[in-house]
Amino acid sequence: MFNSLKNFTTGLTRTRQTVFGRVANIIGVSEIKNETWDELEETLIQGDLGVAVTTELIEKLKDHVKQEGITKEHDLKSFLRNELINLLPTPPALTFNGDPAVLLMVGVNGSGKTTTTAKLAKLLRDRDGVTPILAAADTFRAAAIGQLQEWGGRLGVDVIAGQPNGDPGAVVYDAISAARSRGCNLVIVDTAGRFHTKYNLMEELKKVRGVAAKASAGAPHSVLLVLDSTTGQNALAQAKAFKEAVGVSGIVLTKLDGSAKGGVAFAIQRELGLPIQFIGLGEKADDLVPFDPIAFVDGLLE
Ligand SMILES: Nc1nc2c(ncn2[C@@H]2O[C@H](COP(=O)(O)OP(=O)(O)OP(=O)(O)O)[C@@H](O)[C@H]2O)c(=O)[nH]1
Ligand SMILES: [Mg+2]
Repeated sequence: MFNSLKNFTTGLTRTRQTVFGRVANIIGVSEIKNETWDELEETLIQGDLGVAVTTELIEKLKDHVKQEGITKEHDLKSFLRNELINLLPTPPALTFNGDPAVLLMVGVNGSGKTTTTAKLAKLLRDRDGVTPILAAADTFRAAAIGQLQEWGGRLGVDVIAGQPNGDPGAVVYDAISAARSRGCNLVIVDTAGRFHTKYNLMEELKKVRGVAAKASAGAPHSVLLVLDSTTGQNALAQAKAFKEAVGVSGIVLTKLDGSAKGGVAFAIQRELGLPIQFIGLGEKADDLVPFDPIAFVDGLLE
């Protein structure tokens, strides 16, 4: 818990400094005027929390002030802290019941799918004793296969790959078979993220999903959508598209370490009702952290 808090505090520095530090200053005044609320609203919108979350938060804070009278800074801040925590559910634990379990990683190009696939394999192996195998189902680029193989070599995790431009479904099928014969209980599938005229990403993903479903009962057991937090509100549009096309069970929010747009976590939860499962706080193997609403909000408010 201490470690996770430390990670969140360090990883959320930019969002804290540019957005939530200002929020704390705004509500820290001894007298709350109309302009205070306007300023707060503007800051939360700029912080990518989205209109719905912002409006709701402001209403709750106003009600609180009305009922309690002028509140001291720490009162209002702790009230806000609680409200923010309540907006973010604790994610359900991933389960690995399946023969084998299949976890599909999806998202647009550059969001961090391949890196997160590798980090997640390490985290689940080291923490939960899962025996993962990786499927290089982004066959669209030769470099993508190489990138995953390099990670696998570094971490000591098997990678199943096919030929560049080969059928991603075939790779998934092979990976599921390999998992069975090697006694691995989880296949993590790295997929392509490119939108291309000759290549319909969503259709390909549906095919991959279908192959997984035929090869292992109940698969895919999880579909994690990888979103680059630096894209802010764009991440929301992406999430809607993936959710409709392939179904999504949870979110991985990456690059929070370099992003001032961590507030998008609240908008994602609110707009899509999808739990944030993990957050990416850097490029190294250990820089993936299970999402913890309290540590997240404390990392924002400090
Ligand atoms: N700072 C930081 N960088 C990250 C994080 N996650 C991924 N990256 C970097 O983002 C870049 C893209 O990551 P990839 O994992 O290759 O992304 P991808 O979604 O697989 O991209 P495509 O294969 O092109 O679709 C790489 O340079 C990663 O190191 C993170 O949490 N923090
Ligand atoms: Mg990739």
